[in-house]
Amino acid sequence: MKKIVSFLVVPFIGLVLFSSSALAVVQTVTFSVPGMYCAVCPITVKKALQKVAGVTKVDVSFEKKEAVVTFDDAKASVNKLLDATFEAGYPAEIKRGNAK
Ligand SMILES: [Cu+2]
Repeated sequence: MKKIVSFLVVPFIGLVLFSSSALAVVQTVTFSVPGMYCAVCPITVKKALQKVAGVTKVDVSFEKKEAVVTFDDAKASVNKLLDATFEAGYPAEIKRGNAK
């Protein structure tokens, strides 16, 4: 059973890694930022994300507790964005993203 799983999963991971690093694309990713508890928090989160090189657009919603970030994936990455919000005091999680 284990062998069958790795047989299916490994090529899939390879495909994902390849498609995300082969060429620079503009990506829009939605992050869940559950730690935002007042109206000022989204401003802090937005500033932190805007400081990341390659980020072109940031929309933070306090109501939805999420941040929608558009970035050039040759310069920025999901991990860099996660680091930025974490360092600002708002650990985030990826909600959904599109890579095209
Ligand atoms: Cu706040």
